[in-house]
Formats: sequence, C-alpha cells, structure tokens
Amino acid sequence: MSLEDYGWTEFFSKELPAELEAARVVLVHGKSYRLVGRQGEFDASVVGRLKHEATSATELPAIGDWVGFRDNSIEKLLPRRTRLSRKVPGGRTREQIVAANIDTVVIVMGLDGDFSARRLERYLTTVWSSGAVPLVLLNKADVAKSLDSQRAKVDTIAMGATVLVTSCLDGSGVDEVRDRLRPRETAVLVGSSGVGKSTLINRLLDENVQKTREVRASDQRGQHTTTHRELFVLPGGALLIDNPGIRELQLWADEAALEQTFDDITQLSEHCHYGDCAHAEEPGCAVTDAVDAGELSPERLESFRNLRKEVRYLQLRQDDSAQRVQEQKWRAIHREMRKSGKHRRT
Ligand SMILES: Nc1nc2c(ncn2[C@@H]2O[C@H](COP(=O)(O)OP(=O)(O)OP(=O)(O)O)[C@@H](O)[C@H]2O)c(=O)[nH]1
Ligand SMILES: [Mg+2]
Ligand SMILES: [Zn+2]
Repeated sequence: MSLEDYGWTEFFSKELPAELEAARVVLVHGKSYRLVGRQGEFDASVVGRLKHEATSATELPAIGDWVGFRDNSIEKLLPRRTRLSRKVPGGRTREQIVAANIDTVVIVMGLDGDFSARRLERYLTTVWSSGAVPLVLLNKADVAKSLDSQRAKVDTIAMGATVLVTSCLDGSGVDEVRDRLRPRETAVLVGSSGVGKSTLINRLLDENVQKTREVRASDQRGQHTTTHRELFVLPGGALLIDNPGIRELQLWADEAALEQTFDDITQLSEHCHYGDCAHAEEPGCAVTDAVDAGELSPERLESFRNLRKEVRYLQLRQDDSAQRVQEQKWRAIHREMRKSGKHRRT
C-alpha cells in the first residue's frame, strides 16, 4: 500500500521537512505508537524535544495523525486537517484529541438500554466542531423494543446526518455502512462501551481481529473491552479507527457547532423578538411558542439550553487558561529581566 492509500495528500506533503520521512499513526497504546510509512508498519517513540516543547497534550501525536520521522523517532507532528476532540474527564479544562484527520465520525448507539436522544445531541455537537461529518448508526436492531419510535425520534434530532439501522450480530444493514465508507477516507467509531463498535469492525474486516465482549446484563454497561485506539484498512480500501468506549462525553465545542446541531431552534430563533433571546421567559420568543404549539419538544429545548450553558462555560474557562498562559509567559520574561538587571549591576 502507498501513503496515498492511507490518506496522504498534498495538504500534508507541503508541511514535511525535507530531512524527514512521512508516516501515519495507526495505533496508540499509552505512550507507544505504531506508524505506517512507505516501508510498512513499525513502532516508534516521540523525541524528547517534541515532548518538552509541547505546551499541551494536543501537540503530541494522536491516532490518525501524520508525522515526520527519522530512525524510529517522531520528530514532527504535521498540521491536522480535522480533529475530533473532547474535554478531558474531570474538572480540568483541557482538550483531548479522540482522532485526527478523519472524514466521518460514526456515532454508534445501541437500540437497547444505551439509547439516549440527549446523548446523541451531545455527540452531534462534538462532531460538528470537528470538521468531519456524522454518520449515526443505530445498532442492535435485533433486540430493539420500539424500533419505529426510536428511529422517528432520531430523525427529529439528527437533521443533516445520515442515520442507518444495523444489527452487527446478524449482519443486517452492515452493507449500507460499507457503502458509505470510501477508499482512502478515514472514519472513526465512537460510542459507549458495549454498543458493538468492535463487532462492526470484525464484520467489515470479515474476520475476528478485535476482541469483543458480552455486555453486563445487570446495567447494560460494557466493560471497556477495547483499550487502545487503532486504525484498520477495510477490504474496500476505507480506513476505520476503533476506539475504547466513552463513558461520559464532555463537550469541546463552540456555539457554531451547537447551532448546527440544533438547526431547528436556530431557525426558529431568527423570529424571536430579542436578538439575544435565551428562549426562557422572554416575550415574543418564537422557540417557546413552538414548544407551546407542540412543534418542538420541551426536552429538546432544555437540552439545547443546557448544552449552550456548557459551551459558554467552556469558552470562559478557555479564555481564563489562555490568560494564565500569557501571565506565566510575562512572569518568566520579568524574571529574566530582573536576573539580567542584576548582572548589569554587578
Ligand atoms: N444483540 C446484539 N448484540 C450485539 C450487536 N452488536 C454487538 N453485539 C454484542 O455486544 C457486545 C459488545 O460488543 P463490542 O463490539 O465488544 O462493543 P464495543 O463497542 O467495541 O465495546 P468497547 O470496546 O468496550 O468500547 C458483544 O457481546 C457483541 O456480540 C447487535 O447488533 N445485536
Ligand atoms: Mg471495542
Ligand atoms: Zn427565543
């Protein structure tokens, strides 16, 4: 296979220093990397300089990244065409790259206890911030208790996204998924643990490469069977990344992505009396009018308002931490100036 078969384009080649060779990150397990270059696959590590210079973890390679290497050492991270990000779990306001240089994000939901319209909105907002397009997969159709109403609900939420219904257990719908994944393009699977991401990969590969495991019957939760991120080449030439399940997806997104996810509310809000309408108690609010008229579900409006709060809070925290970095920089400069001042005096 050539680099182009792995998605290499001029976008990346013009950024590669002449003294380095190009490779793509196809496996990340903790701090170890597997790359694929013109000579095939090999293990590599990041040179110390790159680690020291990185001001955040996002400046280190992630699955799907293109890098410049020499002697099994990654010396340069090439710019990303797209990136799927989330906020790191816990209180810190840090970005974590889920996958880089992807064209499609396949959001997998189980039509069993996993199904949640509100979580789907959260995923869609994340995807609309990434530069890639979403493909929604409703899996486990074989055990769905109310397939038609679940499907109808998703159609009112996932506007602008393709929705497919599958059963990776009996294989139904999998051909349609295969048709959507194009050669040399990269897709990434995301979703809770146990929804069938690895089972789908095995189906698409026609062999059992990825380990899969029974979901705990008691709470429908998976057990995080997949523990690393890996990029696979499908028989048709499409590239597909398997991921560990995400327990709680915290947003790393902006308001533009939110407006895209909630396009119905965005359009309605153009008719609100006030430009900065919060769609709460304001007179002349076209959005709450639509709820009163039964045209918009109150749960969806509540979800929108909650996610908007989360995005705005994130924005504030980001501004805060940008300010902190600036302050640290100035403190360091002042320290240096004081030091050199002393030198002059002596
Ligand atoms: N009934 C049913 N079970 C399925 C289907 N797809 C997958 N499963 C089962 O669901 C369980 C979990 O599947 P996995 O593929 O391991 O799930 P995963 O999303 O990779 O989970 P993590 O790696 O933990 O994130 C396995 O027992 C699968 O056999 C389906 O369409 N229907
Ligand atoms: Mg898995
Ligand atoms: Zn309003």
